Amino acid sequence: MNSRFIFLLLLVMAGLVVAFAPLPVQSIAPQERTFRIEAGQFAYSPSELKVNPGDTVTIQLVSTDVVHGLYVDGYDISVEADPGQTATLAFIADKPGSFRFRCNVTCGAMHPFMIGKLNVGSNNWFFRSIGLAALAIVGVFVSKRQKT
Ligand SMILES: [Cu+2]
Repeated sequence: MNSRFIFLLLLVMAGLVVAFAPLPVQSIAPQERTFRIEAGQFAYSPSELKVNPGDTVTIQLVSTDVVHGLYVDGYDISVEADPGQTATLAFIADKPGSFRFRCNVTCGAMHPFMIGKLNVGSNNWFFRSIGLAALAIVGVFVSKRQKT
């Protein structure tokens, strides 16, 4: 094995680490996020929320007709809003992933289909792709230098 081969092997390994290793720190500072969700038979508006891990999330649930609830899968938390009233649910989005939230108050025929989605993710891929690009540049630079 010559040194150049070993170097390229190390570079590939570094690339794999950058692409797949879990980040030791959160790439984005946690924020406070407030969402106002209108609940009516049989939908939420908006029905999809996107936050970053560590964010403090406040959901203001407003019912526009009958009593509706909002239960977040995975987080096991819920809130109930009376007709015309606003109920507040606050939590820290400390679990990354995609979670469904659903109405937990029987509100009519289509009640089981009253669902929404909470996405707790981050734009890690943005930072990882920068890391990979930097490694590629280093690789090209070094291999060119060794040829001359
Ligand atoms: Cu319901």
